[in-house]
Amino acid sequence: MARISRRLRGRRRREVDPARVPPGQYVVDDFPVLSAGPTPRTAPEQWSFQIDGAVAEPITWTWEQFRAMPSQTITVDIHCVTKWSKLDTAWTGVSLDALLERVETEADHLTAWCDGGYTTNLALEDVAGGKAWVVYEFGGEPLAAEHGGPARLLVPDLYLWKSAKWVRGLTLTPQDEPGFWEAAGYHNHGDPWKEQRYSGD
Ligand SMILES: Nc1nc2c(c(=O)[nH]1)N[C@H]1C(S)=C(S)[C@@H](COP(=O)(O)O)O[C@H]1N2
Ligand SMILES: [Mo]
Repeated sequence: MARISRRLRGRRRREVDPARVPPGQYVVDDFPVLSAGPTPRTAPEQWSFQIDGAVAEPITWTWEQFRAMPSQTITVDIHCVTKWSKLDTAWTGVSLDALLERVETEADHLTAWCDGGYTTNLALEDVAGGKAWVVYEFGGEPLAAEHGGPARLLVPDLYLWKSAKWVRGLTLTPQDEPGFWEAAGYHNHGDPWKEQRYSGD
């Protein structure tokens, strides 16, 4: 008897604290894949990461150099504008603080760019101070290609379209320049707690 009810209970989704779920979102256990195009498959030997644009000197890391950067493992909740949220996702990667520390800039904005051509724009203040990472592991495993492997941006405080998959670089820009979805009518900022889904929200 006890065994049966325990098994049933195990199937049910664990209780979630509603205070952790932004307005209009529901919690999922699976990990949906949302990509605007085909999945690029860049081998680590072909992969590099670059910071350029309005910087005194651009910098490039090879995969090996990037993996030698100090890494962090963080557990965060992620929120997609299509209304699913996933709680307690664990990622490993390099903080944008550690990366941006290596360039000199007076710019306030950046555009993340990717294999496949996707872009998204971010204000420096939204990625500085332990708010963003370039991650290459999910749940302790190498990041799957569908989810952005070899490496993707992770900006958990903003809707997930800002977390660019297959990211290859950051271009610092003096002006804020809308990225792929931002130019197509998504909100420029994308704070899930303010339901900044579409421009005008
Ligand atoms: N390069 C790239 N990054 C991307 C996208 C994309 O189409 N291309 N989709 C974005 C959107 S809209 C979402 S919701 C998340 C989805 O990430 P997932 O497929 O790992 O769930 O990736 C974001 N990053
Ligand atoms: Mo999305």
